[in-house]
Amino acid sequence: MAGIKEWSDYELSLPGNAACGGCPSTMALRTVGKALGENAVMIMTPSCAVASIGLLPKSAYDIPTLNICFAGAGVSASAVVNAFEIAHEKGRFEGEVPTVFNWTGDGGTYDIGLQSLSAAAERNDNILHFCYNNEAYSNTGIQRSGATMQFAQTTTTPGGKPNPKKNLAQIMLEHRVPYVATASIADLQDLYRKVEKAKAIQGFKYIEIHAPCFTAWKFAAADTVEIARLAVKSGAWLLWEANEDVITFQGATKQIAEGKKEPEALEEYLSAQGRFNKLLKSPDREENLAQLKADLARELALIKHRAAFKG
Ligand SMILES: Cc1ncc(C[n+]2csc(CCOP(=O)(O)OP(=O)(O)O)c2C)c(N)n1
Ligand SMILES: [Mg+2]
Repeated sequence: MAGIKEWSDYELSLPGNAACGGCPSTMALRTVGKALGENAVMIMTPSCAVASIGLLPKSAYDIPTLNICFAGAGVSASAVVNAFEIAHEKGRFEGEVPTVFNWTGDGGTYDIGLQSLSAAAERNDNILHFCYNNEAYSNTGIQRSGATMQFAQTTTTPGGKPNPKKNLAQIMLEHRVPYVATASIADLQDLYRKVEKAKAIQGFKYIEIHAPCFTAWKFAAADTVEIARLAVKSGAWLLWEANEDVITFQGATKQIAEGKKEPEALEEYLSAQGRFNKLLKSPDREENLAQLKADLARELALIKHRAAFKG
């Protein structure tokens, strides 16, 4: 695997784009571009990533980019890759078929885009779906999504989200696809390796990247990477990959999963963000924190069981 110094100079996300300075998902996209290279086609659904493109004829992305309707990432990427593969087969297209990938938010993956994503996964279409998970509909003013953590304040859950988040990576696993992984901007080297691996696999690949959004989560932009690290350290975000049913853990998650370390610093993680203010000041604080910890422990136990399962 290429060390960070050997990464290519290629920039998919060009300077002067309209993302917030230090945007974590743009950081992740930059890494993805370096791992995939120039021969790629990107499909996007409405999101901050789309809003960052800027106005034609100036575009922030260096590769062909399709901005499609919110519900359609799965089917659109399938159609594009099928067109390339058929044209290639019939000799109408020479050279290597590009990597066709979706770059969508949690809203476009967990909620509004789930149906067509599920269908593409079940067909095992040859696409790579990225979900950059900033745990909210950030672009439209920070509404809650299926990926928002319980108790987090958003504009549609001003008192804190009442219910736990959906475990979408596990749902994707149940589609029996060749590759599913979680990643984080806390470890771009790990993300790079996972993207390189996914690129070489035929069939449906899903990579979900935790991308703490300082605008939505209410913390200082300079703390973005530190917040992402705390998420992994505390077990609020797990790092794993499933390649043909073999599940492995990475980073602090590996130590936690192997029982070498306890999850730590959950309260530090939460109190560093304004979106948990009400939870931390609530008279039910201890009870709610205990519930949150139990829920995170449940997620860890589920993926550990799955890793041990031989079926
Ligand atoms: C069918 C449909 N519903 C709502 C919208 C409005 N909309 C545009 S972007 C967006 C938020 C997207 O959230 P997410 O996918 O998480 O990406 P993020 O904004 O966080 O980058 C919404 C609700 C839309 N464009 N189409
Ligand atoms: Mg989002």
